[in-house]
Amino acid sequence: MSNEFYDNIDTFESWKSDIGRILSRFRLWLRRNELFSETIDQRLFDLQEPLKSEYLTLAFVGEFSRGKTELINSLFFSDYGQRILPSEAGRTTMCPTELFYDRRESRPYLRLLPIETRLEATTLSEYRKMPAQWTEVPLMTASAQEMSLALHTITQTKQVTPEEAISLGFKEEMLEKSEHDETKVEIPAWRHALVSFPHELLKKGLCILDTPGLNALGSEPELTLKLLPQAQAIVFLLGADTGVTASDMAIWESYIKNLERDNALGTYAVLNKVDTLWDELSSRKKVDKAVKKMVSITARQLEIDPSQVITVSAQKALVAKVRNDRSLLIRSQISELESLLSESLLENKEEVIWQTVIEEATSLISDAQQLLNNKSEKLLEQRAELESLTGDSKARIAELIKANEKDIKEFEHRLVAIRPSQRLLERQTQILLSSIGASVLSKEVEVTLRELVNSKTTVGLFRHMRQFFVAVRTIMKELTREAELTNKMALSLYKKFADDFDMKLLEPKLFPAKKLGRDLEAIIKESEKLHNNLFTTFTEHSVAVKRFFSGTVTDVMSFFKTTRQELISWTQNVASPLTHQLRVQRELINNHKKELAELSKSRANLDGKIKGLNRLIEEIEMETETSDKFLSSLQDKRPRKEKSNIVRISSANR
Ligand SMILES: Nc1nc2c(ncn2[C@@H]2O[C@H](COP(=O)(O)OP(=O)(O)OP(=O)(O)O)[C@@H](O)[C@H]2O)c(=O)[nH]1
Ligand SMILES: [Mg+2]
Repeated sequence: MSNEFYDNIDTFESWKSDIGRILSRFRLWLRRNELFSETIDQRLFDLQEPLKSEYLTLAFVGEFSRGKTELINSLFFSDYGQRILPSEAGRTTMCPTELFYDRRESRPYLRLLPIETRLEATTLSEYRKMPAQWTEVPLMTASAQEMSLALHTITQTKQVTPEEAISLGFKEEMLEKSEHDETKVEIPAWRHALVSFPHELLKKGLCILDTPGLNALGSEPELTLKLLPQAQAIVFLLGADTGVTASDMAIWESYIKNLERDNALGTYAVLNKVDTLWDELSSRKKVDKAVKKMVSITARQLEIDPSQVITVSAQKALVAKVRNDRSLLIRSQISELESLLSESLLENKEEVIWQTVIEEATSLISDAQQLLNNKSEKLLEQRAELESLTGDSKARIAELIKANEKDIKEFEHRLVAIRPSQRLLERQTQILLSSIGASVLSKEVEVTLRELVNSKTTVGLFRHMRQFFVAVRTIMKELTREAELTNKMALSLYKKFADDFDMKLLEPKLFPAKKLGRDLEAIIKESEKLHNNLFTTFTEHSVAVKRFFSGTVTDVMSFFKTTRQELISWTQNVASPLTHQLRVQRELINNHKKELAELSKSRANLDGKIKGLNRLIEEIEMETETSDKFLSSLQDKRPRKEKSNIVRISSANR
């Protein structure tokens, strides 16, 4: 049976490879036109990266037994003819589970991170880079039975004392007594599961995040604060059999409703198990009325519009797909959900790619065109000079040679004149670099990390985190101030250059200090927002709080590291378009000098030389046309927008 995901992801894939192709052609074009440099090569390479490796993440969140896993089975794995992921009554999925295809290892696997790792301050993202810390279960993808058996490990639990459970971050009031041993409680055996297997959609870059209910959701801040906001779309699942319960509301209020709105994230409220309202003895009309009523109650409780509640029956959809039962499939309403999710997933991603890749590529192309244009203007000038050499023009040639000598002299003079401004900018970039030197953060980081290890109370942790943020913000403020000064100097150097050399000039690429400041603020805000939340949930000194903070410290450190790298590459390249221009211009005047010298000896070649210039000018015209085509074909790739706005909660409430 067809699946909207395939079509939409295919369209998305070819959209991406079209863009990749345009960029490759542009690269060749730059080479041909001698506009290629290592800097540009690096920028083009960086542009191609997001086109290649980005995952599209679709997350499923909700209280236990709402049918998250059943829905995933029916959306993506019905081809196996049976349930692949474990879905049963009661608590089933015990830990967050990511399904994707690991392109680097390109082999199927199931990796499980033991729950005890929660005692360490190491974050989940750090564990991802340490495969040895995970328990690996082989996956035989060819057999549905073997697959489903292996994946059943995700549901494993273990018996521990209540104290052990609490030290692992589980809340006391949520603990469930063990059936076998009165003194013990039952907790998940694993903290996180990674499932890599070569399913068609996963191979195309889809990543599905299945999560457990409130119990486990609330004890893993990295999941709620990092993985969820990074997804492209989130499905919040409710059950028509239970209605909106207190714990559904708790998840909605704490984790979904207020998810950062500017994350290009689509959130959907899905009312599953509508089949429980189907009644063989009632008319379809009556059933529809009951469903409608349920939808309106749900919407009222979530405080959203009824049009934003999508109804579905995951189980009937799975049955219908396995049995090829068309009318049941239609009744399950799965297709509507499929098209909605696949569109939203891609829309969000396309928008991000558009903003990061295409806008930057467009500016690279326009810059290159400007350089060519300057060259062409100089050539036109030289051609006009040669064309003025009619009749006996010995005197005219002498005049031109003189003018050319003057040109060369002036050129060298201007070079000297512009040097102080260049040096000023170089010095300022050094100051700017030292404002974010490798050592500026280290004292703060050391103190904070020491406190994270030693502090006896959560209050102490919070206090030190606050101090850490004050220090980090001060560094960023200093950096922004110096960066603004540096940008001003770069602008004035470019302006001086344009005035002195009388050339239309590109704008310098300014250092994006303000944007980086906002990025850092977002990291801090995300952490601060959770202070209150963590503060109320984790009263006494807790590993989860520690781990979360140490994650924040790592994030801030890696933010500064990348900012520093960006800054180094920026300072190395900010003046390179100017140096390139100077080189080209110098070549042009020196060439002209040679030509004039030859002409002064014999004018026999005048026509040939004019033709030569004409050829160069025509070539530039043609090349400019080609590059115009790059621009227009990139513009053609502008993503379609906001098709699925009606049911998208995050955009409707914006
Ligand atoms: N009637 C009916 N039952 C459903 C539907 N979807 C899921 N179920 C059943 O509900 C039970 C729970 O489904 P799961 O998919 O395990 O639920 P979950 O949300 O993943 O639960 P946890 O993994 O425990 O967080 C299973 O017995 C499913 O077969 C549905 O649309 N209709
Ligand atoms: Mg589940």
